Amino acid sequence: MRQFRLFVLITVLASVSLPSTVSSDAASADSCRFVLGFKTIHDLIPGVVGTCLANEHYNPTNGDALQETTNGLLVWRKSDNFTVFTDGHRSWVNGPFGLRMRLNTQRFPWESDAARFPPAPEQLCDPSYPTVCIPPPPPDLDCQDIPFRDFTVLPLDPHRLDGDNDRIGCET
Ligand SMILES: [Ca+2]
Ligand SMILES: [Ca+2]
Repeated sequence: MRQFRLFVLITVLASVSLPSTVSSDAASADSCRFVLGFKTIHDLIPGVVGTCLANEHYNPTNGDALQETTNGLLVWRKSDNFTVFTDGHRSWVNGPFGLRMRLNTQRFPWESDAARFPPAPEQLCDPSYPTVCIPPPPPDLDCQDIPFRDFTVLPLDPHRLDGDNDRIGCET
């Protein structure tokens, strides 16, 4: 009986096809971690990115770096040196103006393949929060209204997201 169950388990495991980009040195979830640009995005939107499922690894066909998470995929693009998280529908791109969100079917004008996609709509971002995009009030926003954590806050902080004035908003 035990042998039969083991056989079933092995059969089930063998039938789960891994994405071709997962290299053999990808770590298991309990030993993986976020580093460098992937850590930057994860720490800014931890609830959006989720936890890691593997360590960063390379796609040998285009040189991109990849890391699977519980909510999607982190990608460092060799083509334009930007780091992106996608949940399969939306993408958060850490570009020259901080972290910006768009649909996967759109591009920001500063992305290398922008000419081949419709442009992402213009977003109004308050200059008090330069590493992310938070629209100016009204309405007033609080930490529970936004996905961003531990982001830079400059005066005048119109949403009052940095109550202790240490220039870090919505601390984890
Ligand atoms: Ca507020
Ligand atoms: Ca603070």
